[in-house]
Amino acid sequence: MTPAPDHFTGEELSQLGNRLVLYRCALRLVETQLTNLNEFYLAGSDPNPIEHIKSRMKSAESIAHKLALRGLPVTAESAADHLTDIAGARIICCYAKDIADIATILKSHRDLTVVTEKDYVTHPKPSGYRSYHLVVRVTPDGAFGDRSVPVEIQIRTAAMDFWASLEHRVRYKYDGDIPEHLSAELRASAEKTHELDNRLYLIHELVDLINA
Ligand code: 0O2
Repeated sequence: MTPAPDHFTGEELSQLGNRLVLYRCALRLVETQLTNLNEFYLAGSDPNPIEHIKSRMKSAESIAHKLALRGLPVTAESAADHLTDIAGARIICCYAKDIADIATILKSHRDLTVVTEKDYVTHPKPSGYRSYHLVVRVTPDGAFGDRSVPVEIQIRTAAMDFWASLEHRVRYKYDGDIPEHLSAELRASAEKTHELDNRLYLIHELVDLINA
């Protein structure tokens, strides 16, 4: 039997291209809401909890890879049916405590309908990964009618982000199959990163108390 393709055929790639327009528009709306949130914090008298905001569209190659890895057909329809992180935004904040506050604000936003919420900050993944994931459905409206698409918003500290980028690179290099000694090292670093986040927050609180 011929194995299922692990890449998009020409026709499917063109179908995917058509579908991605809606995702790009939805992501732009989310970016605007996150920029507005940043503006709100900047205008206040307290320090801004947002370090920076990033966003990205998943490449066709990466979409195909994820579908193939899950044993799903590599088609535009399958991507739309099964993947919720084709469009993604990431908020990097200063302290772990800020994550829940930002998530609460986003969850109350009337333009963002929360579909799933995953708290890998208090419940890290076995890899050691920590981050807060919100999948929201967004309706770009206008010419698109009432069609909506998911956008994944990840909220994490700078330390968590640094760790995740490194782990992602290692995972990519070993094609997902990281040798045990490296996984153990990464898990240990994740714990150290968590400890660092806690210690930095403690210093921040102490300085606040001294200045009060
Ligand atoms: P890229 O290049 O970042 O887009 P699920 O397990 O599916 O129920 P989850 O974890 O929310 O729920 O979804 P998924 O699809 O496993 O992960 C979504 C994204 O979260 C990933 O996208 C990563 O960005 C990040 N992520 C999740 N787990 C880990 C991890 O163990 N290590 C790192 N470094 N990142 C993780 P992609 O598609 O992997 O990659």
